[in-house]
Amino acid sequence: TEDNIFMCTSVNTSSTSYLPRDGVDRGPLKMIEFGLLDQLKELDWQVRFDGHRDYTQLRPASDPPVGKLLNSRYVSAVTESVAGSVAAHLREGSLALTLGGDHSIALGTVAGTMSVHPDAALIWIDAHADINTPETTDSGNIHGCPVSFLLGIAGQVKEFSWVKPCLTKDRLVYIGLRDVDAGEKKILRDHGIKAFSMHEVDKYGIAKVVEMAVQHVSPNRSRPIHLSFDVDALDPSVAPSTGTPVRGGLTFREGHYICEAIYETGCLVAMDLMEVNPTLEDDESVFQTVTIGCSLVRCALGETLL
Ligand code: HAR
Ligand code: MN
Ligand code: MN
Ligand code: MN
Repeated sequence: TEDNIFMCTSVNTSSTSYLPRDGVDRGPLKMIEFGLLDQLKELDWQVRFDGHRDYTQLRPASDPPVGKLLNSRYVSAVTESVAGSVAAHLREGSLALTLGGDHSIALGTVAGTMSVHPDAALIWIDAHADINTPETTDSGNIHGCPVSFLLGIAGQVKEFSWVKPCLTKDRLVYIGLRDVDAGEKKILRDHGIKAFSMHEVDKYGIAKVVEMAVQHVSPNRSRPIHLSFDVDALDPSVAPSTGTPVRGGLTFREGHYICEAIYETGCLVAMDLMEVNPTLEDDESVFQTVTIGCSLVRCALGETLL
């Protein structure tokens, strides 16, 4: 086929002073070592791997908090660079696959997608809404904030002046939520943002939820889709090696079903697979998480059961 795929892998941009979170930058390499590139070639993708991106040279010597936000200069520099890479590859007609790494990177991947496909839809699979603003965040971790920046509801933060509001609430949908801060719940309500929490997954079943989610953001497949998949959307029993696991998540099959159904829309232009952290938990847990990360990507890129 002529299908191209671009892959880039990214560093941990979250709080470096927060040791348990370090190591999430090694998730992408683990997925590559596991054989993801060859697996995708077997699905007839022409894979161009950009190599592991080492952004450490972008880290400023000093990066004091900006309000509550941690590492903002570093995260801004990395995400701006990621946005440029994703946009360049989409312009060539490739699908952009980004392995992470911290979910703050999606600020870059989604901005990159929107610069090429300004009408694209964003499907965010996560236990968390990642829609805190610089005012509402308790942790100061930017991985809890990317969506507010993309929507343009974050207010002015000088360090992120490169980010232009590029997403509208009608093109955003969530699946898998179960750990949403009070301030985030208010934002979701006030803006009328469509979200399918685990309650809705239980109530309607995953097939109906995905159908409703896709129909909401890309009615009759009218818009290209960016899929941002945080591996912590899955239940910790199937994906334990991640920084902020939350009980009561998607089953193995529910996670894969989402990816298969989005592939079937034919609208996918970009995918992120984020928050695999091979330094957390034991070897067996890491293997389980890396394996499932790879199989989610394969399903979103066309692997079928039959
Ligand atoms: N809501 C919390 C915060 O803003 C937790 C962030 C969630 N962590 C993630 N993102 N892995 O999905 O700090
Ligand atoms: Mn993170
Ligand atoms: Mn996330
Ligand atoms: Mn999460």
